[in-house]
Amino acid sequence: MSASECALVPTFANPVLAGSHPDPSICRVGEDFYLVTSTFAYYPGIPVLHSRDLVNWSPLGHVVRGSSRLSLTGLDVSDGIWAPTIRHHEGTFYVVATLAKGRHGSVTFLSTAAEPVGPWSDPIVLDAEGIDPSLFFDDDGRCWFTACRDAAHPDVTGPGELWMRELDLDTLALTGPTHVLWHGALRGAWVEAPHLYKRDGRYHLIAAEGGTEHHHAVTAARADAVTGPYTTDPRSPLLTHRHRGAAEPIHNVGHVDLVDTPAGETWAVALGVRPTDGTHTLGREVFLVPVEWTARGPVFAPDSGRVQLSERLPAQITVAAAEALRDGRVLDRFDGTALAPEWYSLRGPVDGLVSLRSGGDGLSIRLSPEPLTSTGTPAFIARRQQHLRLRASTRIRFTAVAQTREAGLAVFQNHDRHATLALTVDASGIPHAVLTARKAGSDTRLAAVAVTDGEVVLAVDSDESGYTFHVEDGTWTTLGSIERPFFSTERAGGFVGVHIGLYGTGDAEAGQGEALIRWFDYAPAPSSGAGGAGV
Ligand code: 6LW
Repeated sequence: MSASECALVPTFANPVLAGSHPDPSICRVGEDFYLVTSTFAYYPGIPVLHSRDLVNWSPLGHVVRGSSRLSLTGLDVSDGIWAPTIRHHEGTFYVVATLAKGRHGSVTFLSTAAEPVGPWSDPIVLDAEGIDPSLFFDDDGRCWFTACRDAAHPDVTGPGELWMRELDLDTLALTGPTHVLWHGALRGAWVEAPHLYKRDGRYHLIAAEGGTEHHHAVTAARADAVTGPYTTDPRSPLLTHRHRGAAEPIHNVGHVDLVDTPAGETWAVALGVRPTDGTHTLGREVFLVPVEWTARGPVFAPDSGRVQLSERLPAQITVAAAEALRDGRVLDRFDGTALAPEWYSLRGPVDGLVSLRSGGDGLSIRLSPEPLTSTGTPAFIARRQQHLRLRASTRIRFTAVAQTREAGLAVFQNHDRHATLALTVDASGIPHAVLTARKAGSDTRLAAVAVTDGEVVLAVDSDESGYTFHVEDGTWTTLGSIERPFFSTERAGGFVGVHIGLYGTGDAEAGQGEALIRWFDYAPAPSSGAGGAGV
């Protein structure tokens, strides 16, 4: 193609879902696409997002809204709900996922719904071990459940194995024998994230290997019968950036799910990260990759062989303006009837602690003794950081009556690694804004400034180098900066990206002391993060 022809190809910007949205799974019903991602210990669990063009996604609701079977209390933020799969069959939506504890699968469950917006059924626990469950509906109406687990004979086969049982659609229980399908294509690597597809009478098992970090890769096997035997696709890995250098903007690519469009194309949603100088803070994001089916199986990104920041639009799709949630500023005045769907709490609902005030008069945060350093449910709501460059700010009124009480803004990686810009008082009872970095059980007080006892604005600017915190009570004061890698997944470990939010903690009983939040402004700065669709 000549340069002038290239210029006319309409494109969109990857990722299509920026910020912490790992392990994407996708299905289509008619003209509508639905996508789910992992939420770990964030609550509510498993967002369901909708799109008509695969590029712009809007949240519809959540699959998991509290269940004693799926308690998140006590879990590290990177445990919890992992790797859901969404499928639709004869008028019913199915989501299967795993509750992980200690980085291992603990409870595998299934929820169903007539509409993707819900209500979703209470989770039905499946008799399944391992992680990364998936469902495949065959042409004959039978449904097959696949997942990965530790291999029975790791010395012989490698560490992981993909296995299958039938799902009885009447009883919603696994039934019949277990079939061990495949141990992966890459020697010594753990195989996970299986999804099964049928094409021209053959069954294609697509998986991930190499772990979710630098060696992440998409591999495949195929069979003539659904239960196997499966033989490795010798082209594996079919998609990876493990061989790319430091200048590559997208790394850790893998964990794909495929969907066919009404125009007859196939696209994959894939997980990937965008590091800056070797570390990433936004978490694992969703990238859209074209797929071509050939006699040899699926070819990912047939033209380039890799996931690209700018990719051609799916056929017959014209994307108008990118939606606000994708790229834009979100100024939340908390004047609706419910919290906007981008807000999450940790490990459970915060109904008694964080509430919209009547008359559209902002948000109340009642102080809780549960600190952000706990593995419980603090008085805290947060949203994903989706843009590297941004300003997040809030207008807040809080009068602390003791040094042990505070409310403010938090930049949160996990319970052991976060920063707070808090309103509190000093030993003399004088109101102060205090910047604290918390790491591995110890707090470092970085700066403090006296503020007037009234409404103030707390703000954090994020960019490639770090997070810089400011307070405004008539005049702006900059308290200090924390280097960006402090919040990165590479330093923190785990599976989640940074969330930014509002919190209130105190030594008193829950509800003693209250912060009033007038607004929270999430404002991406120019040339940051995901761009809009363009031509
Ligand atoms: C997910 C699995 C994985 O279930 O991380 O490393 C888990 N790979 O596929 C959590 O995202």
